[in-house]
Amino acid sequence: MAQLRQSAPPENCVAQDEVEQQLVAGLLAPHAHVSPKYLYDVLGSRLFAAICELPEYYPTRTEAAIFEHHASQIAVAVGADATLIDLGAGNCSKAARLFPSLRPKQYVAVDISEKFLQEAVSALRQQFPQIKMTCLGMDFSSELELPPAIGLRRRQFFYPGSSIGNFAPLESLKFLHQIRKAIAGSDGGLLIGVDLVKDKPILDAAYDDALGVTAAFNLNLLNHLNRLLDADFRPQDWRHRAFYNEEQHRIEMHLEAREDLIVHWRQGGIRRFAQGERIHTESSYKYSRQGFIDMLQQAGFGKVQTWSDERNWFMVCHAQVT
Ligand code: AVI
Repeated sequence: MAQLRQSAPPENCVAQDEVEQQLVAGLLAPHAHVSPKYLYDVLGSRLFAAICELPEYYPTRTEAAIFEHHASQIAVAVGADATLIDLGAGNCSKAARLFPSLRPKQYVAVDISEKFLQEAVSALRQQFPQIKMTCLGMDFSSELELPPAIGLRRRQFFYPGSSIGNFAPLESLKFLHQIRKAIAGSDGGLLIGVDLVKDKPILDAAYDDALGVTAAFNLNLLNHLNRLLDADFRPQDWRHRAFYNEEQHRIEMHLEAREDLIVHWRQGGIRRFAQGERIHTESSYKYSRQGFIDMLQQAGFGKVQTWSDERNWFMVCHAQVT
């Protein structure tokens, strides 16, 4: 799965045909689904930024507080003079807040849109002239091959925001394995934010807020599909559904048809939806502390250190590769 922090529309960099094929296959599946990466067109990215400000959406501010309260211990774990590789860097603000304590030698911002990154990084270069900065436009979720120019020394990957939760557990393991391989031999590590299992009402509210911002974020996917497929989805015909599935340890986000309807797209594509039928648009997995440590170790990481908030709602992990 591609970018799970703010990014530009994926149609910029993935072959149009491939995008169409994936989307159509998902829409025609018996349980229709669309990859969550399509939530992030320009408006979707702005709506996600608004979600991060909502009182119900605790992950962003809880993670920021953990980074602030444990800054010196985290800095010791990461070590100075590292190459900080920010996966899904977006506007680079999360990494930039850590620069004063982590003091990296090099910063590599990775995201789908290189143009978007260039703008963010050029502002940072003036603020932190001592850090060498590079932008890499790539879909890191499918491949994590870094160019040799990045160097192999002290690679510290940074993957905050609990974006790992948007991968299914097996995909997460594969992704962590790729990161471990990309670090190998460089005496580096991974600094990652992980959302923890908690009571269902708290999770339900975080993904179905009173203002309806998450609903707008989910429904906006239909506008994006209309542009990508030349389709005729009408957002007003659909309802946002988001709830914590306690058996699967995940939030499920769906769009539910308000009535029987037919959707068309280019070249005669058509799908009937019965009233109440859903399109699965996102899963957000929640982990236990030990469950996530076990997964890091399965992926080949060695020493793991964790920091959490008072309520144990969120965790920041540093996992080492030696
Ligand atoms: C980007 N990602 C970690 C968010 C999450 O919490 O799974 C996306 C999100 N979806 C709805 N609200 C936020």
